Amino acid sequence: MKKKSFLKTTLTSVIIAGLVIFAASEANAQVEEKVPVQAVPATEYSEVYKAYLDGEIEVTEDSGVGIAPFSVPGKILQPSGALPDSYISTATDIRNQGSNNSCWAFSGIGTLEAFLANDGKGFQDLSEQHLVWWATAFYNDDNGTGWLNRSLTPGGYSMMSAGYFASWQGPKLESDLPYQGSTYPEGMKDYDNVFNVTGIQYVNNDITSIKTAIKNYGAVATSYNNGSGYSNGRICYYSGDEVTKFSGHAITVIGWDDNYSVEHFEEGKRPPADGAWLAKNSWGSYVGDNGYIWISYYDLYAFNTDIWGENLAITSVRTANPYDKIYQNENYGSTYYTCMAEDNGENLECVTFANVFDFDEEHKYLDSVIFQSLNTNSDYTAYYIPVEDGTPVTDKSQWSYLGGGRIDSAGYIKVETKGTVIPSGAGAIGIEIDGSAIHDYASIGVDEWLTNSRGEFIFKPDPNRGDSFVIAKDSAYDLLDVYANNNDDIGGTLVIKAITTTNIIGDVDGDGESTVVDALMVLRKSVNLETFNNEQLINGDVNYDGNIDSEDALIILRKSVGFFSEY
Ligand SMILES: [Ca+2]
Ligand SMILES: [Ca+2]
Ligand SMILES: [Ca+2]
Repeated sequence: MKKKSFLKTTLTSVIIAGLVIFAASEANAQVEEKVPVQAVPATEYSEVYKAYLDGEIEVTEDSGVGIAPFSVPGKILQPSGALPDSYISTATDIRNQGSNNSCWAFSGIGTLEAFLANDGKGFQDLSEQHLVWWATAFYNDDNGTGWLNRSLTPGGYSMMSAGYFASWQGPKLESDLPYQGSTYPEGMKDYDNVFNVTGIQYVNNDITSIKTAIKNYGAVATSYNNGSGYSNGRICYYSGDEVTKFSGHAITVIGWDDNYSVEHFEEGKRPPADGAWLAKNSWGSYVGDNGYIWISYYDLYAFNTDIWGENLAITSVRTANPYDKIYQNENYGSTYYTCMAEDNGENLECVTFANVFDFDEEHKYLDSVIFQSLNTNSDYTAYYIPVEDGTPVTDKSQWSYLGGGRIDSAGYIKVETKGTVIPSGAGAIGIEIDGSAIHDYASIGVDEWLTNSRGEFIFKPDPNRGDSFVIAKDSAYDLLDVYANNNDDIGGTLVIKAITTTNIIGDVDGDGESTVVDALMVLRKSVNLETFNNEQLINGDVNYDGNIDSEDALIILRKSVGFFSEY
């Protein structure tokens, strides 16, 4: 198998417009049609990853985190008020990964646990073991797709955690699937999720953005180069020199101190000025500063999105409940990015990416649409698109607008569509991305194959015809045809997901929203001043305990003022 970087280089020199495919429908069989869709060179492997693939830089065997394939710049965040000189967010206890390379899983789970603690959802202990197991070949029962590591103690990437959360593959409870390290407990497929993540933001690596994300969301998952630089008693870390050997270690950053003194570092090994991040480590509480470490603001590798890929913050989570259903055509989230543009002869215009789903009758409310994109500052529009003979209709007058705006953050973007009723049966969710405002191409996340420096697959998708389409110039092209025209016979699946529900939880007056009015009705019901029908009894029980009482009213009130991201 040739290296992807070679393939990408080839692609960049080929304009796909003009390649020939055959129209799919019977009537048009054998009619040649030009594909006006260009695969464009907007996503390439990062310079560091190319150097790694070329053997120019080394990654130590027992690294917990590998060099990420892509440089993934995140959102530049501005705080709503002045940021304090020092801050420590609410976080769960220090965990211990043991002698396994699973720091990336502890980093991801720790970031989710910190978010939950800051989102009024308590101090949770979630299963790192389930995430590690999911990210290996064991999860797929040896069918040769997915993350293909055969070891149960593999290193990983932050994109694995992001994909696991965004695809609702977890989290599970630690008490159900406890951490064992190099073995795993029985019943990895037997437990339900306890929470479902609905928003993930990639955070830019400037100090203000990171601080703001910690303040808003409790924590940021990132990595530093543990194999270089200097640690003083494994308490404070600083690496100011460029190295060619990497030993990535992932952590959960939960605070900072602008005045953390350079005096903590030994003379001759000091950063240029005060200031350090406080990170939750996963080496037990007896290592470091009671299990925490300090990393200098001036460390060259911490938060470096050119090396480790995305710095993750979780931005919204809902309590798992019997009313939700996620529609998706892949279970891994984004491992790659596909870029397309419609060639109208003069300009490259926006295209619409669409996933076809078979919606059931019961989950009729579309709560939200989630897609993954790096096109910060591009405009997007989400549509419901009718499907005929398995293909999304291209006549835009038949599309239904679901929502839109500006992509203000690279990551998994949530489009709120609460209350929208969708027809049962085949239907597509389309995301039109217009990069013209930033003179860029439309890019969207896709689960696509990746190889390591030996050219072996580390991730292999399992795409199906009829799942993903690119709509351009009044034609809909199966994504696998577009790939085939790019000499890629494996392909991938678009990362567009639809969250549907049987009920609009928190809405008892039936206006599609959960507001103070609903809280008041729930309060009146709790003292028998109101009578609820069956639907209202479900919708008003926002803590899912089977009763309607003042606790539910309080939760609705708190949600209305932003205390919770979701129920
Ligand atoms: Ca745990
Ligand atoms: Ca309402
Ligand atoms: Ca209740």
